[in-house]
Amino acid sequence: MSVVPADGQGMGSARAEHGGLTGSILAAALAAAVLLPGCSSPDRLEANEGAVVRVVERDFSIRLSTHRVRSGPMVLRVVNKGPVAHELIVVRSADGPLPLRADDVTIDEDEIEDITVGVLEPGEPGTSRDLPLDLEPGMYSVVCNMSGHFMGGMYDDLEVTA
Ligand SMILES: [Cu+2]
Repeated sequence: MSVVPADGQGMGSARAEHGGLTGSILAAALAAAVLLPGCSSPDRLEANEGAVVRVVERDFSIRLSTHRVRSGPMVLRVVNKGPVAHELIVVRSADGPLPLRADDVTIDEDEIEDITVGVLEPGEPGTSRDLPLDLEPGMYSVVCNMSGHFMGGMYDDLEVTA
């Protein structure tokens, strides 16, 4: 059997093929580079940038408009329907119940500092405030920790999916 590149033409032809193949790979890579931002990232960003979770606070409850949202940037739009001020704390859920202070009615915020992902200081009744977040997949708790409010029922859950 003869070795393939026995003549000059064979070599030339092999080079040509090689060049053609490289060209194809480049074209494919370029196409992918063009397609990826148009197909993948912006869709994901759009989906999340448009993701507004409405949160209604009352004495004493917190209700989210949805309990499931995709990971990434999002906004919690927090409306306080009063009649007193309420804060909002977003905590990545721990395994057990949130740790309480010695008073047994407020969450120990020092203990949950590592898993706190967002905070809105107390807002007056009738106000609407936005809390921008960028959440990873997981389970989150949304609470108001003003004296007695959490125990009074001011909490809700949010699941963030991949
Ligand atoms: Cu409250």
